[in-house]
Amino acid sequence: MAPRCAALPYSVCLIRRWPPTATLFLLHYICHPIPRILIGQKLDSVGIGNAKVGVGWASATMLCVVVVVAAHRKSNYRGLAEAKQCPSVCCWMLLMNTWSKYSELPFPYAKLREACQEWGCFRVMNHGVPVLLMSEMKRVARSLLDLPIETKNQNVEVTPGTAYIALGKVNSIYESLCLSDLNSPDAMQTFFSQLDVCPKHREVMETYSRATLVLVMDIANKLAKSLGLSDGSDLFKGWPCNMRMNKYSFNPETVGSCGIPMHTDGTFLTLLQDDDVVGGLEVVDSKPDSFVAVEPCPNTFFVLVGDLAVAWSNGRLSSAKHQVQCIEGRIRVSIGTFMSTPTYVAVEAPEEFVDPLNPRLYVPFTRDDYANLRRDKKMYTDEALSFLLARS
Ligand SMILES: O=C(O)CCC(=O)C(=O)O
Repeated sequence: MAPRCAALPYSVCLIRRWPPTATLFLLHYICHPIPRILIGQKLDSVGIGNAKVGVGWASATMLCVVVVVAAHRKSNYRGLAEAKQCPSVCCWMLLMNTWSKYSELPFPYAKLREACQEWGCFRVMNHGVPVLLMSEMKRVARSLLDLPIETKNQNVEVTPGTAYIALGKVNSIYESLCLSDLNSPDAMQTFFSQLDVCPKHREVMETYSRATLVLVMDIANKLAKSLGLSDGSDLFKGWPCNMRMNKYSFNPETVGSCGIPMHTDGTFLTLLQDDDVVGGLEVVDSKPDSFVAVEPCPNTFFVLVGDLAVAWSNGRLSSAKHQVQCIEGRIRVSIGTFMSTPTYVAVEAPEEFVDPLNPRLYVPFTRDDYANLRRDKKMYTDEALSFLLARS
């Protein structure tokens, strides 16, 4: 019996529902008579006409605009930098420091660590990936996924697990195209020719890949730093990332059925652009057997810790069990950037994570060993890691 979901809103959504423009309009109506009277009296007393009064009123309104927008941004930042968490909401909302105005403010490393230890997931905003690029990429993904099945079948495996997943393989709703390595111009060209991608769409994909690579590396480095690794920069340089474009052909008849079954990601870190309108993503709550809805939150990414990061961190991090359910009869599209460990490099915890109180938990293994293990055991959650425990 599938566990049921407790749908809860994010605290940050409350902030979003009260945008600066709304505050401005309210302020405008409240303050409207005040500047007119004050400025009007002052100017009239020195004999200046009504036209100047209008200019004065406009300047006062502009001043209000500046003050309110600044205050609003500051309060948003404060709320998010503290990474507030609603009671029983599954994830933190973290603000990356890529927005130059705030770059001098401290990054909430402790909250990042807590989110990744406790939940294995969080949302990130102010991430530096342009909003327009995100929506263009979503349009490109949708148009590729709408290609005829014969064309999509050309998206064959380049490295293990990077082929098109056709409708019917997992279930009759889910399909997924894969770009095998965002770091490799050759892999990119292979994908473009497999699907005969047009020049405009190639450009969008290349730009999006570059931007998400920078972001996922930045998050990985910050995560390493949050765990006490000295520098935290360039630790993951060259680690491969693939991109999956997922389409869920939801319709009114599929409401209540599963889009993708519960799993953890068998990779290191996932940067997910989930559908900004159609929900359905759910993560497992700390209470066993209960799911929490991950509400869509436009212009943000949802980040998930994968099983390889659990082993690499010597058990300090948790990977998030998640699934997608059909909750409304509309097509859902998501784009995942999956960072993995290099093919021939064993996943091993750095010395800093190992001491007499925290002995090495897992034997060294490669990402392909782990992918094969999950497939052979038909285990698609972190429980597969139990087969790789080191004997003490
Ligand atoms: O579509 C989503 O939101 C989640 C996709 C997912 O879980 C996956 O690709 O592993």
